Amino acid sequence: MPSSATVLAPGLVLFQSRLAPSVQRELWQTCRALAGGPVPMYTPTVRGGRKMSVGMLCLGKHWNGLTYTYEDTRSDYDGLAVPPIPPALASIAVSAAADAGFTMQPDICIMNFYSETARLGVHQDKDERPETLAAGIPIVSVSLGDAARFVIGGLSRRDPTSPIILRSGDVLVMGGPSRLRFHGVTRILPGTAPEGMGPGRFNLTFRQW
Ligand code: MD6
Ligand code: FE
Repeated sequence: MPSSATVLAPGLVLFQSRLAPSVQRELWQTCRALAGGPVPMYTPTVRGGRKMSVGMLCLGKHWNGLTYTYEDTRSDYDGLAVPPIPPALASIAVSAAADAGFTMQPDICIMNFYSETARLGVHQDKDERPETLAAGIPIVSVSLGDAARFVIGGLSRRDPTSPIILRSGDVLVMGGPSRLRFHGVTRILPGTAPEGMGPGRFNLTFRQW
């Protein structure tokens, strides 16, 4: 494993500053272009009727916030077909997963955009196939722009959480026995984006269905 890898717990590996600044800026522009493209980023309304505070754009497959299932068209929003994952993006996830000791074939990428006031409630990612979850195939998360305070707990919602700061260029791998840990984003740290990015934060999570 590269020396910049920190094993936070079995299966939970943080690669700080894994992406070079030029790569981060390029990815930031890719995210902006996708967000404003023909299948635009939108604000999901979830089960229960509440709107999320993050903007979302799913690639590969669409996460339906009303049914908590994946689909090929955005049936809960505008019915548009989901854009593919650009191969250059998927390879970032495959390589980070490999360096953390995992094999994965990402077929879903969820792009979230956080303004300075956006949050993501504590959740478990368990809408992928039962086989994927049982095998501990990881989710790989890429952070760009402003830093975020990310909290990571255990397998029960009641378990205590620990904060970590996710900065631009960091890649977090969550797999194996950590695949179903509860986690969330409690705040964005305004003004922390490196030159050429921000304001705000993009987070890309790569998943295998
Ligand atoms: C975020 N990330 O960092 C939200 N999920 O904005 C996640 O919800 C997440 O970072 C699964 C695995 C890694 C993650
Ligand atoms: Fe998550």
